Amino acid sequence: MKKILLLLALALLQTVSARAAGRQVLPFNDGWSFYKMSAPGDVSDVDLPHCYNGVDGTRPGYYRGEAIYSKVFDAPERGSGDRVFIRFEAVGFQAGVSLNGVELGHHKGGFTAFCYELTDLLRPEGNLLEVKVDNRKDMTLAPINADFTMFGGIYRPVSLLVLPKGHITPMDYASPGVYMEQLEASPQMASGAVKVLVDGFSQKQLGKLSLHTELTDVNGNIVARSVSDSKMTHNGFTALVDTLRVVNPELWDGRRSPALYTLSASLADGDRIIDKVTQTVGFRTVTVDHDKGLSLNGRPNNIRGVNRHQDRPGKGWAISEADHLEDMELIKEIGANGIRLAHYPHAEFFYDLCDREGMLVWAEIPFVEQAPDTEEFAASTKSQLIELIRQNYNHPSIFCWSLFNELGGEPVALVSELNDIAHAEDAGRYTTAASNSDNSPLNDIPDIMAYNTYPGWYWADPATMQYAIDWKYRPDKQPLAISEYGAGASVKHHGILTEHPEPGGEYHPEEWQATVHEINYREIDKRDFVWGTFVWNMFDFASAGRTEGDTHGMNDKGLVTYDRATPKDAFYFYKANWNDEPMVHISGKRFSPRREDARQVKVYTNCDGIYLIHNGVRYYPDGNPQAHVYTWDNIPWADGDNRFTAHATRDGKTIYDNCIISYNK
Ligand code: GCB
Repeated sequence: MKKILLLLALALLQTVSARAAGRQVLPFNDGWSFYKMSAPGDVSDVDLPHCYNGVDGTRPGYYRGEAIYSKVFDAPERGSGDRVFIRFEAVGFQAGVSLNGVELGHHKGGFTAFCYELTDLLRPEGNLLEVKVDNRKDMTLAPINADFTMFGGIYRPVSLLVLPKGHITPMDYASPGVYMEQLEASPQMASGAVKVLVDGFSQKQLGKLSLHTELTDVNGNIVARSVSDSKMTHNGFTALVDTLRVVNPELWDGRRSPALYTLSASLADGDRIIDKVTQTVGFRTVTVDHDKGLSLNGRPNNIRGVNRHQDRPGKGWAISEADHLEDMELIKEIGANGIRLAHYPHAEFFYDLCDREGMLVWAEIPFVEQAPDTEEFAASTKSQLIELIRQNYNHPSIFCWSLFNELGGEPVALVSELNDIAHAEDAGRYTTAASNSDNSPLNDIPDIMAYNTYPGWYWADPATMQYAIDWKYRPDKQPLAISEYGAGASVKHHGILTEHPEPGGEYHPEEWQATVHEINYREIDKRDFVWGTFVWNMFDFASAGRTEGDTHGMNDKGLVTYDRATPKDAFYFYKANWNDEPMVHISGKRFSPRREDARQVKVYTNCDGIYLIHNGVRYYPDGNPQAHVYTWDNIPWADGDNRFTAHATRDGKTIYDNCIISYNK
C-alpha cells in the first residue's frame, strides 16, 4: 500500500511539474483501428508503433498501398486557452491526417517527424482522428528505388502535446523548438548560442517575455545559467536568444567519455514560467583532415564503424526501445566508435542512445539511387533534409549530414542546393555523401566524401580494396572515407573459396564473408588518411526484391543475422580488432563436417600467447597474425570429431574458446 501511495504521489508530482512547466506530452499510441485499402472489411485493433509489412516485407509482392488508421478519443484535460498538437515521429511514407472529417495536412517523407495543431477542431468527447498512410512508389518522393523494403505504417510513436497559448513551438518542421549552436568547445571553455522559437504571444506579451536557460551536468549540478530577453527572427518565428558558457567543461569525447549536459530553456513572464523544453547537449569538436583523418577534440579518432538498417523480422520498422538497445549493445560489443544510420533518419531514441554511448553518427536523408528532375521531387527532398537537421540539431553524436547515396544521373543542381541548405541550417557540421562512382561531378560537392565499394563481393578479389581506395584518393579534393564494403553470408552455408561466389546466387558461405572483411579491412586500416570506415551492414535486412542467399527477400551482408540471434564469424573479426575487452574466437565453428581442402583453422583474438590444443596436442600459430587473425594450416585432422581449444592470454589471465568440428577425408 505504502508503495502504491508513493507511486501515486510520484505520478502526481510528475503531472504537477509537467503542468507547472506549461506543457504535457501525452503518448497517443494505444487503441487504434487499422485496415488496408485492399481489404476494407478487415479491420483490426492495433497499438502503435505499427507496421503493415512486418510479415510480408521480405516478399517481392509485399503490400505497397494505402491503409487507414483511426482513433476515437476525448480531448485531453487542459487549462483554458491551452492548445493541442499531434506529433507523429514517422509514418512510412506519406500521411494524410484529418480530425473530425477536416484535413489537417499531408506529410511526405517516411522517416521524419511532423506535427499538426488540433485545437480548433477538438470536441470534448468522441473525436475521430484518421490517418491515410501510403507506402506506394511515388516519383515525387525519395527514395524511389533502393535496396531495402519500403515498410508502411505509423511505425514510430505518436504523442499529443498540450501547450499553453503562448509556447515554445513544435511547428518548426517538428523540431523541439530549441536549438543550441556550439560556439566553442575546449577543455577550458565551452559555449553555445541558444535559440528558442516561440509562438502564440501578442506583441505586448512578447515584450515582457524572457528566456531562462540552464545547463546541468550528469550529477544535476548547474554549470551555467542565464536570463535574457534578446529576440531575433529565426526560421520565420520569433526566437529568444542567449549564450551559455561553461568553464572547464567535460567534453563529449566519443566512446572514451561521452559527457552530456541537460539544457533547459524556460519562457518566463516575470517570475512565472510559461513553458519549458529540455534537450540533451554536449560540447565537442570534430575535424576531418585530408591526411590525418578525423579528430575528435583534437585527438585522432578515425571512425571504425558500421552501417545500420532499422528493420526486424515480424516487426518491420515498428521496433521497440528494447530492440534499439539490443542493436546498440551488439554494436558496442564489436567495439565500433561510429555508426552510419543508413539510408534515412532513424528513431529519436536511437540518436539519443548514440549521444549517451559516445558513437559518432553519420546522419542521412533517403536520397538514394534515383533523382527525377522535377520541382516536386526537389521540394520534398529539400524538406526531408531540413526536417532531419532541425529535428536532430542538438545531438552531439551527429557530426555530418549526408546528402545522397549512390545516385544515378548527375543532379548537380539539386545536390548543390542540398549542400547549401545543410550549411545554412547548420554551419557547425560537415556535409558528406556516399558515392559509388569515381568520376561523378557530384563527388565534388560535399565537404568530406565517402565511397561505397565491394571488392571481393561484386567484383575482383578482396585485396583490390587497396586500389579501390588509392584510386579514389584525390589529394586536391575532399578527405575520403569508406562508407560501405562487405559481403553476403549465410550461417547455414559453408566452404573455403578462393574467389567470390555468385553474389546473386543462393550459396553465400559464411567463411567467404569473413575472408573479405579480413582482407578489405587490413587495406583500409593501413591508410590513416581514411577518416572513417563503415561495414555494410551490422545486421541482415529486408530487401524484398533480392532472390539470393539462404532466404529470399533479404540482404545478408550483416555481421549479425536478421533476428540478432547469431553473430557471424566476421563479427568476431571486428571484435578482435576494435574492442578492448580480451576475447578469443575460433572462426568456422559452424563449418562441420569438413573435407581435405578445408583444414585451415583460424582464430581471432586481441590477446597474446595464443596456441591451439587439437585433440590434446598443442600447436602454435603459423607465423605472425594479420589484423588479429591467427592461422594453422598443418593440423593433422583426425577422421570424425576434432576437438579444438584456443588459448589466449592477457595480463596473466588466460581465456579460451572451444569447438568440435568433424572431418571426413
Ligand atoms: C550499396 C547500397 C546499399 C546496398 C548495398 C548492397 O552500395 O548503397 O543500399 O544495400 O550496396 O548490399 O549491395
